[in-house]
Amino acid sequence: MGKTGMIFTINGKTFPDMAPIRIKEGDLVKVRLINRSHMDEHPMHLHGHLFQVLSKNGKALTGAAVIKDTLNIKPGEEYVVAFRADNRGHWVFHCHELHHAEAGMVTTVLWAGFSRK
Ligand SMILES: [Cu+2]
Repeated sequence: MGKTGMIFTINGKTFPDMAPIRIKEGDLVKVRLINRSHMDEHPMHLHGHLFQVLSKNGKALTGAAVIKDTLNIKPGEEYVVAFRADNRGHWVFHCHELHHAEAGMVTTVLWAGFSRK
């Protein structure tokens, strides 16, 4: 609970107060996603890139690469995903449960030197 009702956080912060993920062209970006909720699932959705799921609960995935733009994370689960910075722009990475996103569960992926102008 926050001061104004239920909040959903990433790294303990609600949008726009958290640090963005800063990337530059060609970076291989690894992100660790841990759901610390006791009851809520969080389908995390990245805009602008597809990511590969590298591990689940500390165990490397085997077999064909699992490539996604959304990954549903159940309470207590931990995933490591990675994507190649190959699509210039500023992007959002957010929970696709939209009442969670509305309550703060959104972060940004900012491309070095990118401007909309
Ligand atoms: Cu969520």
